[in-house]
Amino acid sequence: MDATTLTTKVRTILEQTPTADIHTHVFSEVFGDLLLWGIDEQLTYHYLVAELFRVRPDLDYGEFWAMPKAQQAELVWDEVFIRNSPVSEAARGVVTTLHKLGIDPSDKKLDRVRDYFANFKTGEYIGKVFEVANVKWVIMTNDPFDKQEHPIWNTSGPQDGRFRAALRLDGLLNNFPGCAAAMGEQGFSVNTTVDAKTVATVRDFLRSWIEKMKPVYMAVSLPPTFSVTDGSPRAQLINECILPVAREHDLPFAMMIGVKKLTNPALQDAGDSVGKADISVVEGLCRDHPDIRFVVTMLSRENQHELCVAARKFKNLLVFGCWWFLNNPSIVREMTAERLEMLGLTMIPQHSDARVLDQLIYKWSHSRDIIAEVLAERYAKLQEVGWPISDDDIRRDVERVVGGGLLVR
Ligand code: RAT
Ligand code: ZN
Repeated sequence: MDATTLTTKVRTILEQTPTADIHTHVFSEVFGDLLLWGIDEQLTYHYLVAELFRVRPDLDYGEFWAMPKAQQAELVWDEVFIRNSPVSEAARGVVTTLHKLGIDPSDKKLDRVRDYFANFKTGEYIGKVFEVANVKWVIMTNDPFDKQEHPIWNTSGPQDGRFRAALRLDGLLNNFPGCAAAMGEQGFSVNTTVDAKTVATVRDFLRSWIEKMKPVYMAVSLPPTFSVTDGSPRAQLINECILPVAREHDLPFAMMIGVKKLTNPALQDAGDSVGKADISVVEGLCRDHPDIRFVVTMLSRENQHELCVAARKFKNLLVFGCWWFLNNPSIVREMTAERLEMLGLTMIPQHSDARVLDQLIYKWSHSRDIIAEVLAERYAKLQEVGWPISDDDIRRDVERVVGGGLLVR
């Protein structure tokens, strides 16, 4: 099989294999307004808001945020898509999504695009997106401090097997003791220091949320400077509460490392940045806790090679995704090749991070293209030296990396 035929075959198999998306910000229908979908939500995605201010540096941040969402969306459409061609990855993503939904955007009229979405009911649209994206299930990001989520977890739960939970702990680990009052309101009174009472109570708080959410993992996003030995409340809480409870429940601990929050506060959600982290923190955790599974993605391109090396050293480390500023084709290609070369098929090449349901469509379409190319290159090299690759081999390998089995046992 020549290289082009091989790439087409791998791409087809990837397209036919239902994907498990292990980190998103989308929600099932019962979560109401927390589930974002439709063209205006796509256009006001914070990746695109940042790009609006690139092409309109004269625009005042406050003025933008004061606009109703529909007007913000119109502005992004006009500036990023009409007055400039939408060549950036996030902008191209909107175009891919419209295309895959069967919308012809050639007259470039936003209102015509809006008409398409106006015809859907939420439940029906969820089905459409899962089908077009060929995603079998997603993992949400569930915040135990978000009062909008509470009624769901206190009653029915997500009520849709396509949506699984992740217990997100930024509110606890990045904001202690700031979260103490909110914990008290939930019946878990802690002190403002991480003393014996706080430790016992935080453990109970975690257990109670694990019981309610039945999460696939506990997760946190972390600054590049984070440490587990600096005596900070975060370090104490990780060592004394998160890790023991992870062990107790055999729950992986997902760490998303390298975000510098609000580098530009005026940009709000779009204002976070990136920094290189110290891989020895990950190595230390994996070494000291061999019975806990760590699921890690890092935001800095400079951390990627050493993260692969760390995963070669520690079988309890699962590397995943090309996160946020890394989710650009040029970097996804480089990272996926590096990971296949260093870790074989024992990593999860991508997650979508979709904030708007519709984004599942483009994020997976763009990622599949690249994963197919890179995987096909590896197969081609094997074939050159006499190692046959059958369709069944490809199906098995693809299922291993995108099927979710590496995370969910
Ligand atoms: O990629 C994003 O949308 C970021 O804003 C973050 O949500 C990040 O993915 C995170 O989960 O913290
Ligand atoms: Zn995210």
